Amino acid sequence: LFTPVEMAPRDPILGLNEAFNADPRKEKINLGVGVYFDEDGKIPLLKAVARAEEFRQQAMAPRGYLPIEGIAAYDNAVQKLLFGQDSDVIQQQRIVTAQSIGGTGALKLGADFLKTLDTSGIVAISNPSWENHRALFTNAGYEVQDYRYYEPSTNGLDFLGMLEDLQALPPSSVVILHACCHNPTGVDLTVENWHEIIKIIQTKQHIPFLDIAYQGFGQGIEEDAAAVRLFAESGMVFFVSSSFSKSFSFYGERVGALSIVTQTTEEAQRVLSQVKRVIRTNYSNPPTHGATIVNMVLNNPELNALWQEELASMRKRIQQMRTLMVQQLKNKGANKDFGFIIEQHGMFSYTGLTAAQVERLREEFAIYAVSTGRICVAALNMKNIDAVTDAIVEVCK
Ligand code: PLP
Ligand code: TYF
Repeated sequence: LFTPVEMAPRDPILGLNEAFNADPRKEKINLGVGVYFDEDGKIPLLKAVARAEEFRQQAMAPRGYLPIEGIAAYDNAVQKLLFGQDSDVIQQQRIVTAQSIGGTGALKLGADFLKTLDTSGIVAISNPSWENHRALFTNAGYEVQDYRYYEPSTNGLDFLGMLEDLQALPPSSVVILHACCHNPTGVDLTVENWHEIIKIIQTKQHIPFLDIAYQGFGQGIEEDAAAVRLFAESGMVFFVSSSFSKSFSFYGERVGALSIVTQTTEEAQRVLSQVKRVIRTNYSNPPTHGATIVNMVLNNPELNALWQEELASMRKRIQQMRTLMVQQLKNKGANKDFGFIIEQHGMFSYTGLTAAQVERLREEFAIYAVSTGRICVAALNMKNIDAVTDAIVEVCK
């Protein structure tokens, strides 16, 4: 049976983690995987989470099955976070939200449900994108194409290229869009850019699928949801996959949601019944713990305020690291202007470093980055940033 089974390729980013762990050098630095580390290089356990977990522990609650679409109060809280407290689409009951196994699970539920609908069969992802987008939609039976996004010569956006490519796709294609904090580049669209994207998507009758895995890491919780709200205002139907992995520092708990904006309440009910069928035939119903905690935090004013503070301090620390990195590179005489790093948003930066330079960082300096030149800015801290900027100056010579 297994004789013809070949080794599958490793995930390039998770594979890098394994190489890092196996590296015996003491001063090694991991800027590979997209995880937020605090000033001490640790993955934080948020205070808001710890308090909610204490309450949960004290309650000694039984662990029955959840409804197929998850905890209702959690699903409602997710909608408010994404679409805004006073959202019309929420009031009109046009959104369907289902708790999912992380943002990845939301993407897969959306992909499987969309596969039963009338689309071009093509999914377009940004070039570059989170590589799991390509893998996940390919496995779900779509043809995956790229649209232009990043322009290496400016370390910025190729907006005209993006518009042209969205225009050139067959009508009714699925378009995956990073709502904020683009992974891997850190290069985001402006509100004006979003307006133009929406126009093209609307004329071409494409199906937008917004992926928002870093809400609160860019400019703020509300600001980072701007794209979701603009799409809601446009009156279009669209999909949103969201995740609390980063914003709650909750990676292993696998808490996310799939939201689908429909045209009417009645349509929402039919869509929900089909999403539930996808869930039921995959894993029956979602796990209790993570979403219970997120729900407690979001729906308790005190814990919610504490969480927002903690999220803001993660966001600010990343921004400080961006500024400091650029300053240090300049002061140390880097042969290139890295100012663009300050303009980028979220955890990541496409630094413009070449694969050869990234290799030198790893071999000579035990600094791990993705071969595309992506670094996780959230892994920098006051203790390691000097070594990182010294090494970058050196490999750029
Ligand atoms: N989408 C993007 C763009 C991501 O970077 C990630 C990161 O892991 C995800 C989705 C998936 O998030 P999760 O870990 O919640 O599955
Ligand atoms: O891009 C990253 O580093 C994060 C973590 O298959 C990640 O999104 C990377 C690869 C993967 C799952 C998560």
